[in-house]
Amino acid sequence: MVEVKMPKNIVQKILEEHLVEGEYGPGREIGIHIDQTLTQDATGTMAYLQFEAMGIPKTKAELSVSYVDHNTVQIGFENADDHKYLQTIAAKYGLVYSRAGNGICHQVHLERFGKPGKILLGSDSHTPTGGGIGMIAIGAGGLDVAVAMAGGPFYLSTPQVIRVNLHGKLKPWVAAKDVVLKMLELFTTKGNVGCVFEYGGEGVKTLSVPERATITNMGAECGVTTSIFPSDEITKEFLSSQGRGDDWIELLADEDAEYHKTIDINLDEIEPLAATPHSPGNIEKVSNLKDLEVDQVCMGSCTNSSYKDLMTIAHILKGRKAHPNISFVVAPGSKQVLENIMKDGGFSDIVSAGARIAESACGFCIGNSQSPKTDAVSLRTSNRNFLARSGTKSANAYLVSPETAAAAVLTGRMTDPRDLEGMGIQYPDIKMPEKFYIDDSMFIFPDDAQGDVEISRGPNIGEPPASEPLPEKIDGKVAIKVEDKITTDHIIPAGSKMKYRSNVPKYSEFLFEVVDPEFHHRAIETRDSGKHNIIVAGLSYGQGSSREHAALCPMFVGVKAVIAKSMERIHNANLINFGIVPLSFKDEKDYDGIEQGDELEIPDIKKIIQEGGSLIVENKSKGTKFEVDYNLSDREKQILLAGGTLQYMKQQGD
Ligand code: MIC
Ligand code: SF4
Repeated sequence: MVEVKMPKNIVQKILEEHLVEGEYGPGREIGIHIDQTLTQDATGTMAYLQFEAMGIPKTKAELSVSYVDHNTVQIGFENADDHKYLQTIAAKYGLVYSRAGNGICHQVHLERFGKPGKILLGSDSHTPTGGGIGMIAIGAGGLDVAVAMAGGPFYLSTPQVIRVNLHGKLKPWVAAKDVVLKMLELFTTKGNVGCVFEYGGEGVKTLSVPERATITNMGAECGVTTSIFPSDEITKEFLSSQGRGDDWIELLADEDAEYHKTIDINLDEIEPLAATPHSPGNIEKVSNLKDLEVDQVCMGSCTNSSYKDLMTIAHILKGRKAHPNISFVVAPGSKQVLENIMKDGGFSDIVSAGARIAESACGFCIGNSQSPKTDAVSLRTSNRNFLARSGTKSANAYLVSPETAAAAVLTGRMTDPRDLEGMGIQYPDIKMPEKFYIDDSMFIFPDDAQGDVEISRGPNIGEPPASEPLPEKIDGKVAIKVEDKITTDHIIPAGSKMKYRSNVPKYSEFLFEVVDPEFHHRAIETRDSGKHNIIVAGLSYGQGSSREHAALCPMFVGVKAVIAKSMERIHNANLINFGIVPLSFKDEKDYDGIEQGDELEIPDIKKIIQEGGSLIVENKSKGTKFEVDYNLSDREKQILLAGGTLQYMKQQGD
């Protein structure tokens, strides 16, 4: 008998090879083996505190890297305490430690560790950057990453794979950033949960790996599980330039592979684009924003801080000066990028144009430095422009390509970079180096670690609070009612507050600060009166970051359920991990009949989650009832009944 081989797309090939539980099929929950994990310091401390609680002697992943890139400002002892904790954890549990100064996790991982065909799980929502090198790279909460390090599978529903066919070639002055902004225009920031973008078509070979990584990085803003490019000759060249040619394998979709949907994008039709305040999904042509006066330009972040990005701006700025009204900051994505642009002369062009050079770290992107002035217009090459994320609530942040950012540095206003030719500036067609200058000395590899390591715990490192098993009924109050597209930056801000990540009671004081500063006080009062808190939300609740503190801190203040019109993937998983029940309105109109402060009861919730049946919410303040959906796998039900993943794992071990 002749065996008929079903043609497969790239996503299916990799996922099936890593399948350890369930059956591959759209919508079905599968458990996959994780090859590599990454954490960054802002999510890492909590992830490792949870990993310690699991009692596993060494990471079971092929490679686990602990990066320090978010909290590097070090005002006060807190950041430095966290760094030391992470360094000692890495030595004890067999992780690679990437010291502060080595660069942003996603950029560094792409350079030094990403491998086509592998699966990477990272406690940061921009982990899909790794898709640029042909790997499945997924963002998750820290606890899920800790579970993967303990050898457990990662669970997700089999994705719906959307094929994005790229045709042609980008015109001069149009960049990879504009491609992903185009994707955001087409797909928006909501409604893409459970999908993956798989890129293909002849246009793919016109894009270098860092350009591909810019595109997969910001797929996160569409809410897809991840995005991936094939692994081809361009990938091979990139890996060779990193001295890692042996890590290359070819990985292409089979001809006739099936997709949930296919879309076509002509690269030559794309124009310079910008995401306008306050969402990465508000897309406008740069030419329509012409002449908007700009106060600040920030170059960097895990989206656009590669060698090519910075050499591009260096060429544009060479021999020219920043406009006097512009505060111009450049944060190279990694020490490797910094050293290579220094060697190739780009660094001095950038400095002499008037850039303020920031550390190779997240910095301005997360609002813990370089906050703009009141009411500022800030042009950023990063990926998120949520309200107040820059650290200045009244500022308006626009997300643009490095080319568009550099044009504004020179003119002081939003400028279509194509107009630079009229100023006598030639398009800089930067080629990738054949060999990068490489120095791995800012990594501490586990083999270098000495003997029995004592974990360093400063006063900023607190135990994660324990959650309670699911009660018979939820009897509570609507602690807050929020609109559509509430991001994790709204739920719990980062920026200057991020240094309290290892101190949950303190960090919780800033819950919903941007939306309603009274929230914390109100929630604590309800919790201490013995009632539950309930959050009511609109569409796409929990967009953005992977920070599990957006679930952990609500749990700490007594939130037991979130009822939303719809919810984003990582946040949904984080709520379950911390024993908070994610519910959705059966009829979205019921959202309108609820007010903050209403007393809600969900009778028999425990029994219904255990045995099935309709879940009815009684609004005791309004005398109404409405039905909610709970879309939970059997595993998720068990976790919720136990009160969260750690409790569930303990029960399994008993
Ligand atoms: C972000 O870009 O919002 C962050 C800060 O990198 C987060 C992680 C965090 O909150 O620690 C993310 O994207 O997951
Ligand atoms: Fe860091 Fe910004 Fe990237 Fe988040 S989006 S990892 S804060 S550079």
